Amino acid sequence: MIERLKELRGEAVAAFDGAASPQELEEARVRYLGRKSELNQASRGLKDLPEDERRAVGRAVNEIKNELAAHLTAATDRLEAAAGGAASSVDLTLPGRRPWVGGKHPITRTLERLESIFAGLGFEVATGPHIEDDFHNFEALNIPPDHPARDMHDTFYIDGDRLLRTHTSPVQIRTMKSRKPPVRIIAPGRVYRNETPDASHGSEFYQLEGLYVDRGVRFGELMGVLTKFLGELYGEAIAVRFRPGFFPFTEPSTEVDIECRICHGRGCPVCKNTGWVELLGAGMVDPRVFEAVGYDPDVYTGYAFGLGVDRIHMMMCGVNDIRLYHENDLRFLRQV
Ligand code: 2U9
Repeated sequence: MIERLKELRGEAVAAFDGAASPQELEEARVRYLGRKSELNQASRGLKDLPEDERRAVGRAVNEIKNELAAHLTAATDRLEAAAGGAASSVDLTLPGRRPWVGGKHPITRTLERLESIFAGLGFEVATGPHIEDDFHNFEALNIPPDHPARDMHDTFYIDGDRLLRTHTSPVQIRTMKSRKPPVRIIAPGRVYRNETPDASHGSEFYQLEGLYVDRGVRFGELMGVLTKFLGELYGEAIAVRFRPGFFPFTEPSTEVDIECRICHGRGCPVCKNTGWVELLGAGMVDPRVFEAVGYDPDVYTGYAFGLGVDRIHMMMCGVNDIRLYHENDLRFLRQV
């Protein structure tokens, strides 16, 4: 029995080592290692052998199987290498897979564009903390203690006095407290509101606010600067409309609209058939705000404005859900 196994081993090694093609090798594998091979049958017949013979034959069968498996692997490698390696199964004529190159978030790009336009108009960028106190976020901005914005349900409070800023206006308050006029700044950044999110409201979004304070600053200058800004953003031909509005921190106040870029004023769902889309709020800084920061309202006047950065990008690209900007889904981010 052992003799026959040794003979088989010799034949199989010769067949594996000498196989000249994958087909020949496969035939040899089936003959010497397959289910119906003599080696396999010897394995299965072990149980009928007497005890001492079983042990010797079993050991020989295992050794030979291991040895043949090694020769089979070596023969497979040898034949693959001869055929040009495993790479030979790669179709070199297929177009390549383009690696993804990272890019800036659409809000970052929008912020950079807005900052660059305002830099050209003489504004510098100011920043401040996201965790604010009641004075800088509300009181100094002439928002009275019974105003609904101060409700626990409208603002994220950290404790009685500390909260997540609901607008970037506290940045302008801090800047005015630390400097004398003239002050010409924009305050871009993330703000927080305790909203139930829907397509047009998120609990976090981005604002850009602007402030210019000096002697003799007038409403006409506000209109001129914002018209120029909107012309840079949307093209000089864009129609701009100023409507009366109300904000606690400005008086008088205005809402600023542009003609609807979808229907050019004819009326469509985006502009709710008005032909106009609201983009900014603005006004002359309320004298009480100047008093809160220690500026003399009889000497200085100023204008301020604010816009939603997410909203500007939504308008530009026809995005209909503000939540998409904060979900980090690359399928969305790659499109806009
Ligand atoms: C100071 C004084 C005045 C900033 C202003 C608005 C009007 C305004 C909204 C636009 C869309 C907020 O993002 S939004 O929801 N903002 O309408 N913001 S005037 O006025 C200031 C700011 C700071 C010291």
